[in-house]
Amino acid sequence: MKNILITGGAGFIGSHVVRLFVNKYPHYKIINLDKLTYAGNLANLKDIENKPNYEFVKADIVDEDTLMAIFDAYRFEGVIHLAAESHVDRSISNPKEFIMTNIVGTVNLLNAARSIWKENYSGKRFYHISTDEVYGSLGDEGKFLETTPYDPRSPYSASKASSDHLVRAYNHTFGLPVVISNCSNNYGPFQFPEKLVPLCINNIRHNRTLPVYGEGSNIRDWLYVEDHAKAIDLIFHSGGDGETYNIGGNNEWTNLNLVRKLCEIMDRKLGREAGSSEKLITFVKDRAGHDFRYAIDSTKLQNELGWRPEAKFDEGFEKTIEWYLSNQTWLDDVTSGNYTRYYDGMYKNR
Ligand code: NAD
Ligand code: TDX
Repeated sequence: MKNILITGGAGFIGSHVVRLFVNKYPHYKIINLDKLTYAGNLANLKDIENKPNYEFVKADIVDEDTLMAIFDAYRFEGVIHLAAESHVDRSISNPKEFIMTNIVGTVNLLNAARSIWKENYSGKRFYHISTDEVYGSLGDEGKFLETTPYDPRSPYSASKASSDHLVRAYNHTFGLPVVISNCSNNYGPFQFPEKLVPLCINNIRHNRTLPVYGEGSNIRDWLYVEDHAKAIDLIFHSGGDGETYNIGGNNEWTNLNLVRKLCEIMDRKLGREAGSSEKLITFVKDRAGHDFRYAIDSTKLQNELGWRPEAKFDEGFEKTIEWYLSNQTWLDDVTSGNYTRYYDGMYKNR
């Protein structure tokens, strides 16, 4: 059995990647390494936690010695690195955490991989998962290509850009076999309700206001999370050494229109009068340095590796809302902090 490390597997996207790999590749042993920050939740993986080819290891990628010991013990042949501090607003209030996890943590992983592979790189791969935000902000026209110069503008995107540069530098300088992908905004089940879509679903449920930053005119390109996970599978197995692939949904929405669509679906599903959720929309102070528009050109991934987003937006979005409404205990637990208290107790003496 090949040991494959997935970092950040208890988070939103990571849990979908872990589930896909555990179910699809019984000959891989998937080791999910996660610190279980506020965003990491093992309840996201309940359905696969007892599979024989899955193991969870609680660790912090900033802790270099522990990481080295884990790499020594498991001798991973592949690394898929998703662990990160991922919320832009938190990076504005506390940038340092982002520097530590996203930059120092990534360097620690690169060093650990180098140290066990010892330049015997055959069959090895270090896959770094990144974001479209590293390219900066677009005006009304154009899309991000793999060749678009980096122009990160928030502490989050600057930390991700920095980690991307380091991953490429380890490929160029040390020959480490790496691949990188940069993806647009994901939506789907298990996303922590600080991000726009689950936050609004949760607030509508409780009849709370829906905070739309500025005028709601900023634009994001939305992709169903399972389509991202499938792209990661494809790139991990078939991507070229040292290559970068953009992943996107070709599906742009202004924040206001997206929230309005959400309101319309929620009214229908909750049996409320049409238009009642929309009344909860409240325009609030804009995010500092708020990027205007992201849009991804994923032609390279489509032409070279044959990837296509499978989920139609209407269906994926409706399915996502349905999931949150059918899993209200999950939402209640993560918003009440029950699960962090539970893990604090569970791992106190380890
Ligand atoms: P998330 O915040 O939901 O999950 C992050 C996970 O990383 C959590 O399980 C957390 O416990 C873990 N983690 C954080 N710090 C850690 C540390 N120091 N050591 C070990 N584990 C740690 O994030 P997400 O939205 O699932 O994003 C996953 C990755 O995909 C990130 O690298 C992010 O930059 C990237 N990405 C996200 C999106 C998106 O729309 N969410 C889009 C493009 C790229
Ligand atoms: O309450 C809100 N009101 C609002 O108007 C929140 C939380 C967000 N917004 C706006 C800001 C953005 O323009 O909605 C848009 C989406 O915001 P987020 O869900 O915070 O995502 P974003 O900042 O676009 O970043 C996301 O996509 C790229 C992920 O969080 C990143 O991890 C990923 O790299």
